[in-house]
Amino acid sequence: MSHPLFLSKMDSDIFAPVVDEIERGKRFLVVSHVNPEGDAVGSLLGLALALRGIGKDVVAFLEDEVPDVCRFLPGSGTIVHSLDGVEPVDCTFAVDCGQIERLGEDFVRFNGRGRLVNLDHHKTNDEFGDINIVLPGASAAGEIVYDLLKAARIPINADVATNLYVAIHTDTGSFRYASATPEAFRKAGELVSLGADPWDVSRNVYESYPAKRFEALSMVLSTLETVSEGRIAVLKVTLDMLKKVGGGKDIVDGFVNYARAIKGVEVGVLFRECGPDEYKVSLRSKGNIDVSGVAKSFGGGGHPHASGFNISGEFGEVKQKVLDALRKAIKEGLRS
Ligand SMILES: [Mn+2]
Repeated sequence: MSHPLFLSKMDSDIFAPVVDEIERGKRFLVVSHVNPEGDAVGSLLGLALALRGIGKDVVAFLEDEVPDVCRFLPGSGTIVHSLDGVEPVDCTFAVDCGQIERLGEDFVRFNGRGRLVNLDHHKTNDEFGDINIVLPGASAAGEIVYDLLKAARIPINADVATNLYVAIHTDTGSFRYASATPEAFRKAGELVSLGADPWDVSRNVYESYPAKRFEALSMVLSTLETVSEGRIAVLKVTLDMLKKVGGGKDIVDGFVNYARAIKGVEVGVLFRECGPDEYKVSLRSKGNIDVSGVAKSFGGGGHPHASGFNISGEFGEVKQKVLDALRKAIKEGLRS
């Protein structure tokens, strides 16, 4: 199978040790982070299906369920959520994950991981692998998987292409974010020529929401408040709201973007209650404001414009702490 674009020597060199692992190994494990989204699922399945395509034995593992909008992805039915009884593998690929703990308890406990290859684009990645390919310039882990497959001369069929296209499409916010580089567009274009269907993807990812998502949205939007002269917009999701609409936590995925979408707002923040005095905080920023440092200071991580963390405490105090940190980040960002 020929590959559409010439890969520069430098790119292939980066992947040479990983290509070695693929050539040497028979059994592989591919894993990604808890609370998986499009890039986690797409890059995981893209790699798993491609390796299966060249006759490798591949276990695809996610600790958490595949989100509804990713269930249409080819191969998603083959993902396992437990490693109990799984035979040791020669090599494990972790994709789209900055910290080993984020791969889930089951993986951290698993004794048979073999050589661990870390393929990621989070600048907060702590290089936990035996081999680490961390490229913060990549829009999505899916881009890195794509380059790896080309470096290894592994065929990319329509199913693999669809997964990698979704990875890039979702992580660039449908090619709206600064991460939507010429490279991201170029790779997405190649993936379309290899069989990814943009309308089919859009219909499944963005136009197949359950009605209860919109019931939840109307409740969550009613909590909207702006602070710091309109520079920060805050939304809150309570367990009560989720209970009322009868939805899981992924029913509110992406709602934080509505907070950021307001004119004049530099940072959108969403507090999601996940237990008594327990909150998952999502941060989204615009322009020069980098919220990944704020997330890291609270023990989380992510990207400059999209990051998050968990925090415990009484809501008023938690909110105050987070807003103080964000005001600082905004001040620094507006100065730079
Ligand atoms: Mn990603």
